[in-house]
Amino acid sequence: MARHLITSALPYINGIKHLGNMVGSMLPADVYSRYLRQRGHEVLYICATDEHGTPAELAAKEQGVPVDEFCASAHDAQKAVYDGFALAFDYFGRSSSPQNVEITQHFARRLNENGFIEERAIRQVYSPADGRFLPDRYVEGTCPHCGYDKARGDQCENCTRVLDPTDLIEPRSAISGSTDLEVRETKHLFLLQSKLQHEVEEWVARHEEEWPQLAASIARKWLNEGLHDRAITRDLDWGVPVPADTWPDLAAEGKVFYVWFDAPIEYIGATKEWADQDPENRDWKSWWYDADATVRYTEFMAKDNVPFHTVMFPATELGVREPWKKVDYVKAFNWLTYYGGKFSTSQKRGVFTDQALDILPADYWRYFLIANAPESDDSSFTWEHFTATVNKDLADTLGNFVNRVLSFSKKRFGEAVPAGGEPGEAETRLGTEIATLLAEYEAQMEALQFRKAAAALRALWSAGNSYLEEKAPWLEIKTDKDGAALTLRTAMNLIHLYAVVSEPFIPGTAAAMRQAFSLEEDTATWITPDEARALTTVAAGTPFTVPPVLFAKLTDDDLDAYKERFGGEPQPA
Ligand code: B3M
Ligand code: ZN
Repeated sequence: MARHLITSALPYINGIKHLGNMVGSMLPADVYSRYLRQRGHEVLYICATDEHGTPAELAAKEQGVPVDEFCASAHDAQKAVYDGFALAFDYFGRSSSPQNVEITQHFARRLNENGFIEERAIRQVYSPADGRFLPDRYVEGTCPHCGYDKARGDQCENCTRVLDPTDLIEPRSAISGSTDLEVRETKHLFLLQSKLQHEVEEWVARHEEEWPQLAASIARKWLNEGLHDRAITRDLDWGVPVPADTWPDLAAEGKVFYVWFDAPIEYIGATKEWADQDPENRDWKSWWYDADATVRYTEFMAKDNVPFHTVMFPATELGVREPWKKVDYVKAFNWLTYYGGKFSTSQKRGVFTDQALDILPADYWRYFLIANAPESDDSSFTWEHFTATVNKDLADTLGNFVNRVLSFSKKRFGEAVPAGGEPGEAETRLGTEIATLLAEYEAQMEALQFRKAAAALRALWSAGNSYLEEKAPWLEIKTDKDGAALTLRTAMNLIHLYAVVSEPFIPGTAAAMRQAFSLEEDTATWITPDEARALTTVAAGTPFTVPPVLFAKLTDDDLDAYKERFGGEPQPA
């Protein structure tokens, strides 16, 4: 048994996430965590809201509330949605926690002692009216390339060109609108990543072979372009303060660390938040410090986050010169598109996670999203595909099987699993097939190949349907009551097997299926291929109940209503 540390990229605090965010980080991490727990491993699944930076400050301003209040309520709103999706985090923290402040400052001090941080003077826009330096996004003006008059200091939304605030024509403060802006010299901390290039390269070389191609190729690309020194502080009110003991001048000016400096450290910070809630029983350091031999660390993220996790955060960790745990395996995802176009938070296109739960329970989404995860390529969400998948895989293949078997058995044999005769040739064949498919499912899960794992799970469900069609107990019962009882008992054992092994994908439904049987304990403890082969985990005589319909069939009217509400037209990519 191993100790598995699992993290998914920290969702940014401003706004509820869409389905594309969900499938590229938190959901697969949850599926994998659930699977490993069922296999008896010790698992710690950590996530948190990423709360610092300009977007949080601006969103709070827009709502007219202090930024700490904004973050507290936005955190709770996100957490409620993740609970709705049945994401079983061991802890869902906040990057603004005191624990993260402490560890981030510690990292910065150590990097400084080791010669990897330098103070450098840079020229930056200052607004006397606002009494502060303005970070890129706080400066607006006319784009020098296309003439768009609401271009931001980091980028023009109209022509997408990357800008520097000093490029803008007639620049003004996004806070006060003041045009009385000056360029002043100010000091910032720079992380000397160039000095760490060689070490990071060596570290990546030792790991990339094991990583999926997507993660390895992105890491390589960044290393080949060379690691640049980068500013890790900003002039913001909201963030981890630069520690005054080490940099009294910068601290006095109110500088804080750049959000991407403290965000990955929050993986550690959130683990400490978790431990601080029950310090007698939880040891955060054993997961993170000197843990190379005992902990396997897997990270989940979308591809745009890969450089930060494969190159920059490892560089930080290496430069600290303490044995902090570094990632072993990086599971990266491509994009989920909405009808071939982008999901867009700002343009409100696509399906948001809270809306999804308004429409249907979590398991419908969990199954569909993982079965179509953008693993080797982008994949497209369409309502047509979604409703067809729900109807075929969930309602027909799984749900209908469960209901048909249990209702029929109840009608003919009462409310306990019937005994029937000894297994025959069909049962032996079925057992072999189930054992093979289950082994395939396990192998794909171990390999973090989620689409293939979903396909194996679906094949397991289908095997039950084929067996039932072949044996046709509703005919069999007319001539061979014992034979029909055997068929039903075998099918009920399949249901119980499905209830256990479907748990990572559809935990709510899986629990309902397990609870259909009055077993001594409701346990999701794994059933191995060898145990599954015999199809005898539920004994004859076990009482059962018929659960309500597990998955509702979606109608053409439903499909039309979804498309009407969310727009179902192809979008240019
Ligand atoms: N919050 C990126 C994002 O929201 C960022 C991930 C941080 S992981 C340490 O897309
Ligand atoms: Zn422009």
